[in-house]
Amino acid sequence: MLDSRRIMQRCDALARHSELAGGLTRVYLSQEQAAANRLVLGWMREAGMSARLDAAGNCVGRYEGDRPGLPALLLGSHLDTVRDAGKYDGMLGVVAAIECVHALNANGRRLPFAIETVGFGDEEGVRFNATLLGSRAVAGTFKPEVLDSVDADGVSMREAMQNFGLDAARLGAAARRREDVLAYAELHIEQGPVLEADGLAVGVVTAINGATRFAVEIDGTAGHAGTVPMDLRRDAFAAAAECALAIERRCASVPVLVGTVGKVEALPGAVNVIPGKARFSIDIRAPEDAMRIAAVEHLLAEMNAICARRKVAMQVIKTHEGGVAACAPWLMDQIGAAIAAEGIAVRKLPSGAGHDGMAMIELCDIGMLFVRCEKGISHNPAEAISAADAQTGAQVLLRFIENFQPKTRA
Ligand code: HGY
Ligand code: MN
Ligand code: MN
Repeated sequence: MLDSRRIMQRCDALARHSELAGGLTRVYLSQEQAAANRLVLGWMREAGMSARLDAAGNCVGRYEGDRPGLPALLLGSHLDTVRDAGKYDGMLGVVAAIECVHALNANGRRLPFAIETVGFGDEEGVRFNATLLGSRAVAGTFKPEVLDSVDADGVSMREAMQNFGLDAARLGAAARRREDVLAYAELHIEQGPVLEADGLAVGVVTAINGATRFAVEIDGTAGHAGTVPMDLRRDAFAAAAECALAIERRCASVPVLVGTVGKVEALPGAVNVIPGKARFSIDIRAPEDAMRIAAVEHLLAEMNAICARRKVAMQVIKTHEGGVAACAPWLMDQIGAAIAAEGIAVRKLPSGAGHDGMAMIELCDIGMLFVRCEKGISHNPAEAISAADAQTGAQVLLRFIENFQPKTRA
């Protein structure tokens, strides 16, 4: 009853709602997201669910259990994307969850718990320099100060919510009560090479790596590119570049530690002007919090030394910090059992990528099912999966749902 063709077609349909001509970029509270939400809410209703937009702009579908009002197993992922993204990161998890409910409904199956499918509005944190905004609202951990964050056009999140038809003052209404939620389980592409290397279509996630993100601004002195001798310059971008290389060097020294400078600006941005200002992002991740924290401390000290030697000023703002989010063993066991029942070896692996589970873990236990993606490529338009793997992933998810045993509450 699961239709992988429909899963693939729906990921294609969502990919058409993009602000980027010829590619896929869909950010939080955008018109592209409104269009994607309309599609997803329609698919949720077609699958037999009641469907609504919550106070944070997340799509929420509900499929009642064998009697109304039961606590729910939450399934889902995010509908926003990075810039120039692939079309499966996030969207596959939302579409696959809806497909599973569609199959249950087609068979008239009602379970001893409700199911809710969620399409989170912002996981990537591209627009407002703050991440997991949709799932934080659902988990009740949204930080109100984020409402004053502004995007590249100077639009605050508060204004963007208003333009989207949402009232920032009501955002708290998106928060769910613990007693209404049994667990959160997410199907997501692996975004790495492990499953493909092992010849496996699916795997069980053990934990989501912790991450720390910074926004850095360096102020030097703008000057004439032709007249200022090299030893008299206070070149902000050259200082930023030396910091970036220090980050790369420190993270390359520990196999499982990763560091990225992904967003860079040199200002004023003219070929014949020495950059007086430089802005860049930092993203540091590790499977152990102590390892990440030590690397952050080391790098902040080294960056300060670089800037002091170059006589430039540096401002560092922490924009995100999340510790390792461990998947609950009881959910890992049930996801593993569903994989084994499909005749597939059970491979457990950590997630280097961040996911909504990092926020949802504040509300309930979390579990994740990974689906192989080609060459492990992601955050790239070349991101790809096979229809066969989409089918296998959905089959495992459906089996997990049908055999789901809620954890007995202490
Ligand atoms: O950054 C991440 O790992 C996720 O894609 N937001
Ligand atoms: Mn992503
Ligand atoms: Mn994702």
